Amino acid sequence: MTKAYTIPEEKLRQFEIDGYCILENVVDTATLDSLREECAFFVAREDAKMDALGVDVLDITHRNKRYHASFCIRDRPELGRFAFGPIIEELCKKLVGPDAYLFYDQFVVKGAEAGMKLSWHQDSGYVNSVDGDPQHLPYITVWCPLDDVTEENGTVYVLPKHVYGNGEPVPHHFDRASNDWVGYNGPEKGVPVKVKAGSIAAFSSMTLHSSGANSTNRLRRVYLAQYSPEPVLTSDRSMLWGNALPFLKNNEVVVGSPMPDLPLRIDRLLHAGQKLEDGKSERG
Ligand SMILES: O=C(O)CCC(=O)C(=O)O
Ligand SMILES: [Fe+2]
Repeated sequence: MTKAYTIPEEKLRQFEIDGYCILENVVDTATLDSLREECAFFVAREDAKMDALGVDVLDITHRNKRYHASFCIRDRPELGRFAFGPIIEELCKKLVGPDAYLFYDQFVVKGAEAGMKLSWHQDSGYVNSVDGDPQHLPYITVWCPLDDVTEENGTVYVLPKHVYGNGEPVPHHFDRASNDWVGYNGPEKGVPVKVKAGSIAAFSSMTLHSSGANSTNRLRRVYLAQYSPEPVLTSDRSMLWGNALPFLKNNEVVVGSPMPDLPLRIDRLLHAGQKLEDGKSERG
């Protein structure tokens, strides 16, 4: 994927007004195929982690039902071909700003038939709820389905920011049954993102979204990557909350530059969603 890409003006306006925009059919098939291969590797990695611990639930991953395999680019820098590619360069320049860091990346897979829903949340809600600096600036999520997505297979639903949240952080509570952090429980259904594989939904970390169950007999796979205008820190500001891989500096691509010289919170934990000081008893 080497071609330059320009986001249409109306999509930028939609992002401004609604807190998200949808770009249809922007990722080429060769890239999609390689992301699907990576996805299988990371689902197996999650199963191996759960096997080693003798569990079927690890953070928000639930065996065969829902996988959230995170920080994949740390293990497979090859993912940078997409995560630091021309489409995302354009998205970051227009939606993040002249400086951008790859903050977080994950494969999200809904199992066939057993695929489990994900509660309404802001991505910033997870950061704020789990050791993150509540002053962090909004960042963007680039959500890229590797399969055609429908309401039947558990696509994502977005709540336009003027419907709820107003682009500001909202409180989240912990749901013990799913391990989800929940930022909305009201009557709004949101807008289902029904697009082909290789489309992109870009949303602000302050935009509420959820996803449905998968009742089809096939996996529903997504690769998502998040980009912040400055490194996102822990609440005590002593560590990087996730990754902070430099992507853009003053609108120039700086992939390969060193990360800020701070310890990584995720190096102190067994898995990404855990609290730093076993905070589980505080949850809920
Ligand atoms: O693909 C999905 O189901 C949504 C994933 C999501 O919103 C998240 O992991 O934060
Ligand atoms: Fe999310």
